[in-house]
Amino acid sequence: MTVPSDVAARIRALRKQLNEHNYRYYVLDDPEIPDAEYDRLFRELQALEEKYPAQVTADSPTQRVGAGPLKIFGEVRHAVPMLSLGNAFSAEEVRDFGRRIAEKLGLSEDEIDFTAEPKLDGLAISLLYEAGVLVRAATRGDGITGEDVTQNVRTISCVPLRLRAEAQRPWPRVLEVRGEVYMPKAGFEALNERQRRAGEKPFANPRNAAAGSLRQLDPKITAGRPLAMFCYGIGQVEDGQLPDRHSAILAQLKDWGLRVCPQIRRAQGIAACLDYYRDIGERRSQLAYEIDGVVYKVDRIDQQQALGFVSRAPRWAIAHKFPAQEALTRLLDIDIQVGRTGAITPVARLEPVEVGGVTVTNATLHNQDEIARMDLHRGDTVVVYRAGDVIPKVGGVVLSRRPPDARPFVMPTHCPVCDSDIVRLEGQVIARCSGGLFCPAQRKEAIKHFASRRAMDIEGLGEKLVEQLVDRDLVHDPADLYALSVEQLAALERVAQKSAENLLAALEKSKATTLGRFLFALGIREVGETTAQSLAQHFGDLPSIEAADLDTLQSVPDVGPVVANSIYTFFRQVHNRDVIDKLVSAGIHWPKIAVKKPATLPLAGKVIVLTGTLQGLSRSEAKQRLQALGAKVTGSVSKKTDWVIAGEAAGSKLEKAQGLGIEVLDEAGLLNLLQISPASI
Ligand code: I6G
Repeated sequence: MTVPSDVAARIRALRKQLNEHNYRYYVLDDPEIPDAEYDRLFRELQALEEKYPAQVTADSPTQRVGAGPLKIFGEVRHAVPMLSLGNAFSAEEVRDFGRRIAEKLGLSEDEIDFTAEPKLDGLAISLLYEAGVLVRAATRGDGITGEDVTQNVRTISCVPLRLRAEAQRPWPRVLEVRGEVYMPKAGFEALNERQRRAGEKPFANPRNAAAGSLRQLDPKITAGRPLAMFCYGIGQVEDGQLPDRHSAILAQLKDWGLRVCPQIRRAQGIAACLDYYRDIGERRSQLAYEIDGVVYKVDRIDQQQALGFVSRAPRWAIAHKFPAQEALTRLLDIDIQVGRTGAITPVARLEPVEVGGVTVTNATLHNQDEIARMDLHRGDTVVVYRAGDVIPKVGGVVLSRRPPDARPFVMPTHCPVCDSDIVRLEGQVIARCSGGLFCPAQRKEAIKHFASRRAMDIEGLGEKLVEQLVDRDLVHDPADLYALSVEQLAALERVAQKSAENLLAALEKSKATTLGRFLFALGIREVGETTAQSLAQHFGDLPSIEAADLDTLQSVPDVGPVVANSIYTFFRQVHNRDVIDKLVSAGIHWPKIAVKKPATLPLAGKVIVLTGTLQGLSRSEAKQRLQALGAKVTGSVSKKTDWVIAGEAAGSKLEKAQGLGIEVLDEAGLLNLLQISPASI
């Protein structure tokens, strides 16, 4: 089919626009248009390419997943070997590195300019661009030959398929760029959750997840994995000029559309390098990706050339590693925890051990399959690790240290708390106690959840008290809380007359709530705070939610078939309806909600992050009021955030917002926003 010239021009214009928007989004962290507009342009290009297939080019933004599965990866010989880096494990070793360099260059150590950059915990990749088009991507392999992973790397959205023609300088005809492909922490957690739900083996850490994702023979699988890349250097270069400093080369790569880590700094002398190491070490847990150290490089290329190489590493660079976040300890026992919804979680009890400065005694083992996968026995020596600053995990077992009396773990068939059957439905990974609210463990968790700050906010009703109330048969369901007397409370352990009176007052106060909080407090499976809020906003009253059928429930934002089914089933259980009736009879009430169509709400479509301490209202109150006006209130700052509301002592989120150029409002600004609120809210 011949292509009308205006169509060909439109296709070219769309590609140019999409590439430029990708650059602004991934490289500059400064998107210009909303995601929906990007999607619209993308779909327009897709439709034109479908109609005129001869117009499709390999570097079109639509062609990230073009190829079918491979049988094996081809081999790639690197034109310039991909070397490794020497390591330093202490400040002293870094100072030695500085002294060696200074001596070779005949300079004093504090005269030397370095760059300091985070060392990402991912895998090294080479990207080859010819005439500005990505023609090949390869792993490091043994440094001389690697594997051809072009089809997979093409699926990583932040890797440009074509370099920017709008850049200040033209690119060399042949340009090989090197960097690290990694999986951001949030993507890793989400991927592992997906793996667990699907009954598949989770990845031990983001590095393994990134490597495993990139080594898939089917690029469609890689395309579904949250991978990203930062570029940190160059390899082969033909027919073109590059700047004479490493820091300027990185700036140049950025201008050509390649993503470079924004944490890179210049540092004069080794002392400044060590300052950087301390600073980034403190901020490590707040970074969106795992790093395992810092890399220092001599900045001037002529000095790099004068220094040369030792064995297979440059003499002008070194990786300063963070202390290990891993340790070995003994698995003393495996306990069973019963959650609010009956989920059975095995928990490792460990001989206390220090990991990255924190003493670890417990670690979740997630489920039975995890234990089987690692073949854990009580008495085993296990590897305990902390990824970033998150909860410690058991990473594996040292089989060679297994004592003869080590005992394998057998999942109990009955709940250790109520003796009901433990059931594991076909295709599900999680086993559950079938006791429901008959099980004291589930009852305790349900009541703790009901009383929690974000639910009914019953001040003073802590864990220990709930346990006593359930153990003494004073409370079977949340409604029983409202029938307690001062005498009953004062008779409990560690409850004085005054605290009993305070608790009754807190129970009384909790009766005035909101429908969203009340729904959340009921502990309906799959219904978190946000869904509860959406339900309240959508239906406006409880009887409409109770009566809603599955289709009606699914018309609520964020409610899919699984959540709808859970809500529907909950309200069809007579005992749940009885508890709700008892709660309402006890005096729990909430203000009426005027149901508005989301698009007519004044803050519809706005994404807001709250941080720091507010004086006039609590954060959760502010959140609810913003949500009631149609805003989406999220926990982390990203390019999609419209406003960050910063109270007192706001920390990293405020910094991130400032870094991304997001508008920051103070408490007065928040109140201003809320003023648009109708008086009924
Ligand atoms: O493996 C590496 C990680 C990070 C590197 C590296 C790096 O710079 C931030 N730089 C070089 C020069 C090499 N490996 C060889």
